[in-house]
This record gives sequence, structure tokens and C-alpha cells, in this order.
Amino acid sequence: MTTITPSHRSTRPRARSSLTTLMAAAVLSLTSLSAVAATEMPPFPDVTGDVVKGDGNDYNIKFNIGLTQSSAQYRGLEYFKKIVEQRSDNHIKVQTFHSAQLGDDLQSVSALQAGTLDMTAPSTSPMVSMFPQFAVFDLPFLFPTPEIADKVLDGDIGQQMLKDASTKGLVAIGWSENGYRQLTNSEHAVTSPADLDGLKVRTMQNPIHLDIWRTLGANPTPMSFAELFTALEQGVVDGQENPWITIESSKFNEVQPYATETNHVYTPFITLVSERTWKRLPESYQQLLRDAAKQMGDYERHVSRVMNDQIKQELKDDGMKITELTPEQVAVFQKDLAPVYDDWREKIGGDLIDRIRAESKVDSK
Ligand code: KDG
Repeated sequence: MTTITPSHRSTRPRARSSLTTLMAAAVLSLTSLSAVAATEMPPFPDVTGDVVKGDGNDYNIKFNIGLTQSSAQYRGLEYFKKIVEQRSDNHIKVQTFHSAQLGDDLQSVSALQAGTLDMTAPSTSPMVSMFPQFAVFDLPFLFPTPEIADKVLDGDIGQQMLKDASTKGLVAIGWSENGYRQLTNSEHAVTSPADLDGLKVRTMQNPIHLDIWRTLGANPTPMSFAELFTALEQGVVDGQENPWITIESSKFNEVQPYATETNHVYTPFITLVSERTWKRLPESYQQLLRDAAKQMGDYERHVSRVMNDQIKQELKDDGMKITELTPEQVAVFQKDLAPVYDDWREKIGGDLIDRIRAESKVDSK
């Protein structure tokens, strides 16, 4: 199977060549361990299902993501590895990589297309130039609840999107959860768009996210996730927005004293396989990867949701000043961002937006 030389790029700040750096690195690793220790990950579900008969060959799959080792996403990869290795009777070995060790989102997607990497699971946001329909997930306040997100992604709309994204050298086999995004910054508390005036906010490389923060009065800068911690630490940007679990697992709270619980966008992760890898696998193993991706997604969503509130409390206890918006304050953000739907309706497709919003109606009863 594919062999590639890990680039071992990390999202940690560039190590300085001094004793203090080594000590800082030691403290960081201890802190990250304590962070992982403090927030217990839910146990893996038992691996169910029979051993799958293959073609007698052995396969090695390299699966790379951008989030860190203590993220819910990486926990999901460890479960995926457990399922695939156990149900292939170890004829398929899965090597998992985190912190963009083998490249960031866009580099990993390119590596899948080239056949130099086997799997990755990026957010849909940086992929909208390849798949414009993914931009629907970047519309502000699209999904009122996580359960509605699941209903759309696991239903006809989400399954058709996986089929439509199985092209350009990629095979899309599942969804998992990045989650609801929260704003953090280094300057001051944010309770309304007026507080965002001129704030330099890093966004994913996605035109709707840029539009959102410009509309709110901030000064947005697109940037890969792998560069974000250093940019925050060096003050290149004042703020960023990510789910609570990413804020803690990537240690953004160490350089971002303020947070506002905006829940402004729900981002999914999409599980992708290189088409070159896929075509080498017997159909029985292709189905095994599909089944494992679904089980990984279900488990990872559970981990993400169980840990979300726990981690928000841990961040508060660690001294992060978290502003929890009132419904009236949220309504101001929603009102200010309503024009984004009109701006992007034609590009995304009004039918898709209308279908998702119809699915997203919260039962009044
Ligand atoms: O690989 C990590 C990214 O897919 C994910 O963190 C995207 O939320 C994201 C961000 O802010 O870049």
C-alpha cells in the first residue's frame, strides 16, 4: 500500500533552540496529558460484526487529521482503527496521524488525490472550492440542534452529498462532528457585533466564513488550522472560532483569555478515502471501511457532545472569561447575519438550502 514519509509537522509553536524551550515543551506535554486526564474520553463501544474475508493480501492505511491527539476526532480515528484491524483479522493495518503531521486539510486532500495518503477527515469548509454544495454547512445558525444536523447528514441529503463528493480522486464514506463554533479573542469580552469592530479574526479558508465576520464588522483573515496557534501566540490575529473541544485540545485558551458562546456555525467532518487506495481494496474491505466510518462517526459525535459542556466548564475553571449570550443577544447576531443567506443562495443552490431548512424545523410541540 502507499508509503509516505511523515512530515511530522505539528501545530505546536516553532520550538526555540534553548533550554527554556525544552522545559516549555515538557510543561506543554504534561499540560496536554493533564488536559486529557482531566477530561475522561467515553470508552470505545465493543467492536461488533464478523471478521470480513478479504483477498488474502495485507493492506496498510495511513489516516491523517489536523486536530491534536486529545481531540474527539482523533479518539474517533482510534476507534476506526480498532474496528478495521479487528474485523479484517489484521489484514488491514491502520496508521493514525494527528496535528497535521502528514499535512493540513487541503494538503491531505491533495495527497489522497495523488495516492500518497490513504484517508483524511477534514471539515467541509476548506473544500467548498472543490464542492460548492458544502458551503451550505457554513451558513450561520443553519442547524438549531445537533440532532437535526445528524438527521440531515445521515438522511437523504447527507448521503447524496457523500455520493456527489465521491469524485476527483476521492471516495467520501462518512460524516462526523467538528461541532458548533465559538468565538475566542485576546482583546476583550464580546457580547454583540459592535464589540467586533476591527477585531482580526482568523477564519477557515472559506468565503462564507469571511463574509460572516466582515458582515459583523470584524477584520477576517483566512488561514490553515495548522498555522493558527502560532498566529494567535504571535498576535498576527486577535481571535479565532472553533468548538470548545478544539479550543482546549489545541490550547487556544492559553493565548485567548476571552470567549463568547456564539454557536454561530455547525461544521461537519467528512471522511475521505483516496480513490487509488479504494480501487485496490476488495469490495468486502470497501464495505468494511464504510461500516467502520459510520460507527466512527456515531461514536465521535457522542464523544464530542459528552465532552463539549465538560470542557467549557474546565476552560472557565482554568480562568477563561466565557460570555454566555442571552437569547436576545444571539438574536442580534442572527439578524445581522440574515443577509448572508441571500448573498449565497444562488451559489449554494436555493433548493438545497430550502430542503435543509425544512428538515431543520424544530417541532413546535
Ligand atoms: O483538520 C482540522 C480541521 O479540519 C478543522 O479543525 C477545521 O475547524 C476547523 C478549523 O478551524 O480549521
